[in-house]
Amino acid sequence: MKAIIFGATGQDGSHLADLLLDKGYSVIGIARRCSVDTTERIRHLENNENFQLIEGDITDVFSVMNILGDNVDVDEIYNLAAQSHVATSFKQPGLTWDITGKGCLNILQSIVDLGLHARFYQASSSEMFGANYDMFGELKCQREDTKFLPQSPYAIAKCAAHYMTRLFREAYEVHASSGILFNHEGPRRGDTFVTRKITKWIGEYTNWRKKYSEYPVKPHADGDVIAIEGWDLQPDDIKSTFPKLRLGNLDASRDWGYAGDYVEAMWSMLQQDNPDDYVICTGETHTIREFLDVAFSHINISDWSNFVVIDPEFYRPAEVDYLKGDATKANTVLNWKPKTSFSELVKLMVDSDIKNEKKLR
Ligand code: NDP
Ligand code: GDR
Repeated sequence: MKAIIFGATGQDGSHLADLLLDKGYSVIGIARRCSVDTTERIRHLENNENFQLIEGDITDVFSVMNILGDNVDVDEIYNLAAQSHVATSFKQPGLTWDITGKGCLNILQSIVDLGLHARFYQASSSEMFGANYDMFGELKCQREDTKFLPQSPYAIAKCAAHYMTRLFREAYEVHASSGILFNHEGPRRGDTFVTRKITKWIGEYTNWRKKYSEYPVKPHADGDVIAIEGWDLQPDDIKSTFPKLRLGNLDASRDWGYAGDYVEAMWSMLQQDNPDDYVICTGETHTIREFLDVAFSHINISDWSNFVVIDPEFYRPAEVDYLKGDATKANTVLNWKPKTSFSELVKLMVDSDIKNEKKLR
């Protein structure tokens, strides 16, 4: 079996490449040209003879056409490429549209024009639900048929790609499925997303504390830094302060799972006889405050309030307050269930950042 992954250098692309290679696939990863190396997450695949990295950009339809035209025997195509940062999409809405929205069309139209029989996966998002949810008695959640009410340029671009995927499925009979994935994280997560931002900070703080463990610190409510007490009495070369963790809205709720579990669902969707849309989530929701509780208590800090500064710079023009999915359809049709609990996920990420692991999990 042969697969092409657009977005292979990203968090999910790297996990998916691992999964498919384990299953014996030959995998082609697509990476756009950058002035710096962006292949850290797939570096461990460098010498894998079943993995090939090809340069390409999904905003360039010629590039997509050429890649697919050179690989007409491909069995599965995964579109994970995106400008995936919601806050950035407010600052660069046009770019987000071109990559996250139109990029998907470039792939789908190429599949049809080239007459490919490959199955297609689109990385849809719980952000499409935005401000909306359904009530089933006491249960407040989002399902496949919950109405989309997107709250950002990113989410609107994802809705367009989602509808385009459905259209190509119905109009041209492409085996095209969308996974409506809720937030999923792990040590490979980009460090500007809130979970990794927190765990990376904890890793760096812990290592700073270890270095100067003989000196006491007492974080105060005021100020932007955590300071070693009596630092002025210590040798000059000591790094006597550490910047506090700066975050935005801590009250939003997210349904957070582990990325390694979620790529299994992507693969499973393309093994079904019929293409479809599936919500993939844990069914649990937690606020950013709760994430902080678990992450800080893992390094024995029970009250993190003096370690964190609320910085309006990280507020968004519009927020998604509540995400909690219901993956009943994926549970029953795909036989898919998440394996990693919320607290296991948080600890996995904190431990990895403390070790500053180069070997990615
Ligand atoms: P990342 O941001 O980690 O990865 C995105 C990938 O897209 C990177 O490989 C990036 O390349 C690539 N990319 C960006 N622009 C282009 C372009 N013009 N041409 C080709 N490739 C490009 O995202 P994740 O791995 O976290 O997510 C994977 C997909 O799933 C995304 O589409 C995301 O929107 C979606 N999603 C993610 C969720 C999550 O919680 N992680 C939840 C729901 C949906 P580069 O390395 O050069 O930046
Ligand atoms: P999200 O993830 O927007 O849900 O999109 P992110 O981690 O960026 O934000 C989650 C929540 O945390 C709040 N927040 C902060 N966010 C960031 N990035 N940085 C901060 O300092 C900060 N402080 C508070 C946010 O306001 C938000 O409420 C992710 C992406 O992976 C999308 O591509 C994907 O589609 C969705 O998950 C599902």
